[in-house]
Amino acid sequence: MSDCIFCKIAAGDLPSEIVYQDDRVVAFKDIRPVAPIHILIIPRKHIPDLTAITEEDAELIGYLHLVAVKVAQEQGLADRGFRLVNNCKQEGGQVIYHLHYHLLGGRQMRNLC
Ligand code: DGP
Repeated sequence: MSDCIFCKIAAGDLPSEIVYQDDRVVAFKDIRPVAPIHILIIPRKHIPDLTAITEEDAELIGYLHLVAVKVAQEQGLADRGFRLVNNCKQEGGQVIYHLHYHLLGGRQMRNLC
């Protein structure tokens, strides 16, 4: 989508600190980290939010989780543990309407909100 920030990051049209990318998924550092490691993992496909996924996206969403684990391993989080979060729509705290998961780690996680 032409006016989507995360589509632009995935396309390389906006700068970001990319830590992983392939033909389907991109992972880059969050601009406002809330943990020592805070990485956003997105599909290249523009999906506005989690409720917009279809059966067609099932494999992509599963693959995105595999990438999340791979990135967690590369960041040294696999043994320590980490949190993978999706904020969905307004009351879920979603601000950017391109599906993304927050990979958070490097400190003890406590509250959910
Ligand atoms: P959410 O509330 O789940 O929609 O989280 C959006 C996250 O995206 C938020 O933690 C800040 C991050 N973010 C917003 N704009 C940019 C940007 O231009 N670059 C990067 N790297 N992160 C961004």
